[in-house]
Amino acid sequence: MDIISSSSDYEKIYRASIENPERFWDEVARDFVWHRPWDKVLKWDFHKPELAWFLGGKLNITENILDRHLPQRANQTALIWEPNQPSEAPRHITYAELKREVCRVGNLLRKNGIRKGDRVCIYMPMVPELVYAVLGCARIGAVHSVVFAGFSSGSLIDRINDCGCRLVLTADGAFRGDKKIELKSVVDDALMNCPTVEKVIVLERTGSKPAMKAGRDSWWHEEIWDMDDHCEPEIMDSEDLLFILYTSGSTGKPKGMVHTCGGYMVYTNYTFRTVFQYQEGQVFWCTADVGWITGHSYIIYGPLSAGATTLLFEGIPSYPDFGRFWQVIERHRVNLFYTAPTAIRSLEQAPLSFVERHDLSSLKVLGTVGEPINEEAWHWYDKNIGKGNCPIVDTWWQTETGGAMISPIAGVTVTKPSYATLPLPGVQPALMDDHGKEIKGAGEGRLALKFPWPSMSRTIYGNHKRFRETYFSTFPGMYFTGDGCRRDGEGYYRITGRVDDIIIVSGHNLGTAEIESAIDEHSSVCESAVVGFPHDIKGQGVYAFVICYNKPEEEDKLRAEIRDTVSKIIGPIAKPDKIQFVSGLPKTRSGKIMRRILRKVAEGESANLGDVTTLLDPGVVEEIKRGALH
Ligand code: 7RM
Repeated sequence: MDIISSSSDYEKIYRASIENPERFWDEVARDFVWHRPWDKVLKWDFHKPELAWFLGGKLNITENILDRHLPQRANQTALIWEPNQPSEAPRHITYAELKREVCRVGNLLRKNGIRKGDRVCIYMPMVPELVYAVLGCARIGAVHSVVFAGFSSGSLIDRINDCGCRLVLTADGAFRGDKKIELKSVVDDALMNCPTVEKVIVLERTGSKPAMKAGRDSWWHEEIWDMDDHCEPEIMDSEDLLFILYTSGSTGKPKGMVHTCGGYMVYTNYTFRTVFQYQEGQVFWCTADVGWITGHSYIIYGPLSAGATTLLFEGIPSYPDFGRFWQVIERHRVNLFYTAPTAIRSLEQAPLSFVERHDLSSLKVLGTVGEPINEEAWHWYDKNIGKGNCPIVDTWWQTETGGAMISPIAGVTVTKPSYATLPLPGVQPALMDDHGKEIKGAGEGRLALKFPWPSMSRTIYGNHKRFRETYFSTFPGMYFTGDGCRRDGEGYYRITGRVDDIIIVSGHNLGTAEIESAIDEHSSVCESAVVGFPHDIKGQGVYAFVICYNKPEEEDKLRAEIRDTVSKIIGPIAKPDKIQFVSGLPKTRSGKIMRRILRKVAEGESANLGDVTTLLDPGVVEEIKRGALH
């Protein structure tokens, strides 16, 4: 099916996709290689909930990524790998090479007894072999569960045991900036508590020479070298599991979101081509880690199924200096660049000379994902990176949705800073008020989705009840996103933040996101995070952690000004009771503030903060603890 390429196309196609979603997705799905066509496009019931797309269809997603592209693209670069150390040479892997490597991993897994439906845990650095591992699983119908290589052994234990992985693919270590991280020893610690794991295959990356357990562990290079280049793809049902990816929930236990083969393939491919307006031959770079859904969908599955060249970056934005992203864009002539607001804000604080010394003229489209982008960062990105010439796509979506849901279409949708703008074809948002009634027209409420789309999660692995309760019970008959959202008079959507981050001060519901954006209006403030803390009189008080552009000279004067600003914008009720100035916030690598940690600090319980290993910079936690106000 032709991709939308003008705003009149968008209106026409969006309307058609809503009037008859089945016909719309039926047509999109025809562009792929299927071993058997589907009998029925969609079966759904949001009350049970039950969800299935392309019922009866048979396929293998790697044939759609590899085999079908080989006649035209055998020698085209599929994967560009940019290593952590700029001194190490980048690697270019063609589609023909990628197919060979994926097949070899598929054969290696089969040789180790892995069969269709078995779960394989992948705990690896951002190296090409990680991509081979993911697609090698898909080739033979094994279910991959990628665990971000920054997680601790405790997190790894939970994730391995929850889905009963039989095999772990890992590496001796990982390079991250100027640090070397031991991965294998984390795996060793975890496996003392993981009875289902029989085999561990270890890639050599850092040369750290970890201990190898006889009978269980083997080296990747020793196992792979004599594997055959050909690996018969396992023929999968549309609804067979493709992968499980864990995401944190409001209770401690992570949720294993389940994605299936057919719908996920169709949706990630379609949204990649539509949102970024991908053109033949372009180089696409998504800076996320493959350990997150963004990396699954928009480093691997979307771009590669579209025959694009996708860039995999092992490093971090600040190493060896704050110009690294811009240097990589110049070096590989990146056309489409997709990153997170948190990365933009941190790079914005570095001198502009880090940007100016690089040629960014290859860029055509910029994207953001992961959290709301503030207007200021949006304008900085537009002016200094896009040079006013690149549309910015602010893509709203979730691990659960599999692909972008509300997003501009590059160059087609008129953008508005801090707005994710309009729903993509097939997406039917609804704004819900506090009484569970749908808001029509402009307004603000909680964001739900009224109709299924092909890549929505089918369940939480092993816990369908939790799936129903988390997503389908708040607004019966709808999927509840957990996000707050505003819709303006033109029908544009602006995501305002998680609604589970609500604090109640003297009986007033206050969204932490709302208070934060008021604080951020003060000209000295760069960023802030707000949490509640127990307050004798008000029930909950407002505790604000604030980063300033420059270290404040007169802290109390600035505190008074910030309170005044909030008072003016929201009202005196929202004035922070406590303001702690900090140099950074505890954030995950995907840019989400770990409010759990801030809440504990605000409650005076900083001794027991739980796992902080998933943070971008665990060091800020110590600083925050030291400066806590009581
Ligand atoms: C893709 C991803 C999902 C949550 C989601 C939102 C927030 C993501 C945006 C955004 C405002 C955006 N998956 N979020 N994208 N908020 N604008 N463009 O991040 O499962 O890790 O997180 O992230 O709160 O519910 S995720």
